[in-house]
Amino acid sequence: MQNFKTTESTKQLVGKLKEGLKIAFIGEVNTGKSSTINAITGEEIAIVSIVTGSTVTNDEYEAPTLSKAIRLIDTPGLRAPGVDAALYRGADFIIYFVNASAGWTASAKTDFFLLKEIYGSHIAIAISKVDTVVPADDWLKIRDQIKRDLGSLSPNIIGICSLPGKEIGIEELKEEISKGLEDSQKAFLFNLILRSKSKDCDSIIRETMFKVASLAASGIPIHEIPKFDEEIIQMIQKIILACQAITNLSQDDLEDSELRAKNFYSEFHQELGWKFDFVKWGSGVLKAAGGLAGTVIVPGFGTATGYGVGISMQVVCYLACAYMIGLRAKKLYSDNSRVPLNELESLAKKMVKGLISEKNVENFIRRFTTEL
Ligand SMILES: Nc1nc2c(ncn2[C@@H]2O[C@H](COP(=O)(O)OP(=O)(O)OP(=O)(O)O)[C@@H](O)[C@H]2O)c(=O)[nH]1
Ligand SMILES: [Mg+2]
Repeated sequence: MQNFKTTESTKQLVGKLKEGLKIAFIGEVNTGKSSTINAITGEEIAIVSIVTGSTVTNDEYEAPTLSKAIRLIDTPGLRAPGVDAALYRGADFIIYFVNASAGWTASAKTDFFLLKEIYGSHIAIAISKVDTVVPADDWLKIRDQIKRDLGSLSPNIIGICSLPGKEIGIEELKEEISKGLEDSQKAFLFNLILRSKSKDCDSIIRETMFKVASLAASGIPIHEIPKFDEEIIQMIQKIILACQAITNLSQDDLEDSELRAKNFYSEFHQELGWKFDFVKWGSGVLKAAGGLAGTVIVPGFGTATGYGVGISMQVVCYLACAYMIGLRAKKLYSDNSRVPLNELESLAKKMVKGLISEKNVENFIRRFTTEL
């Protein structure tokens, strides 16, 4: 689903895989959500009542008839009187209930779109109480109406009756849930892999940006930078490989990474030449990067680059920003008499040559930034 990709931590994801995925039953009041949980589990566990608003809290049930890895969440009917039934947001997959006797109403549609924003494609629609429409297959008209109305956004739609002994479509619904579960699990695993790879990618990018920033701060004139060509190219190469590792590109899609690194590097050079006039603009970037601390704690962007789009320009741009941050830092130091510029320069030089660790420089910078 859309939102967990960016908001859930790895720990939460692993926890989810262990505790099971949540399938929530959501829809207007009295649409048969609780009855359907009973029909699926084969037990009278959820409270069913003719009185509207019988479910008042989000109740969680095991579903051994489906899988040990599933929890069914019964939610209060939307707009139930006296119940503050906000749209339930904690599920991995939802079954959205539309009452066959009410049809595809404007409010059902509004709720669907709100849910769609939260759950993306992790939704199936159950047209419930199909036994109440006459003739019996008239519920198909509702299904077709929804399909027409939603077009390509339409999820799978299943007609069901959940009355004990008169069940219709419950097996089909179970299959839909299992499929949803499978997809969600795949999405979780993909996320886990992506996240750990992004972490590696982040650290490589961070290291490179750090070195580039150090290069700028070291006071080495731009025309002497080619001295470090090889090193920079290697670092860029690492970035490319890291980016490729998280984009799942096939071997055919990969260009020779060294060639690409060289291209990046020359683009980087051009970018720098052009950006030199924009050092003032760079101070805006500095702010975004966390001020002076940006010299060393350059924000990683692994996840952002993880999708393979426009990596080249992003890398160039970030390296150029890192460079400007370095220049800016140097200027700040030189403007402040209490800070020994030569110390910073030699430190930065050592950093570029890989003689000292990032941590040491970080400490050094921190010492002076607190003084500044
Ligand atoms: N005819 C028919 N009645 C049903 C069906 N499913 C549930 N009902 C009846 O509809 C009423 C409401 O069912 P519930 O399962 O409590 O509905 P709910 O969506 O959980 O309701 P709230 O918790 O109040 O939002 C009960 O009287 C059920 O017996 C069905 O498939 N067909
Ligand atoms: Mg209920």
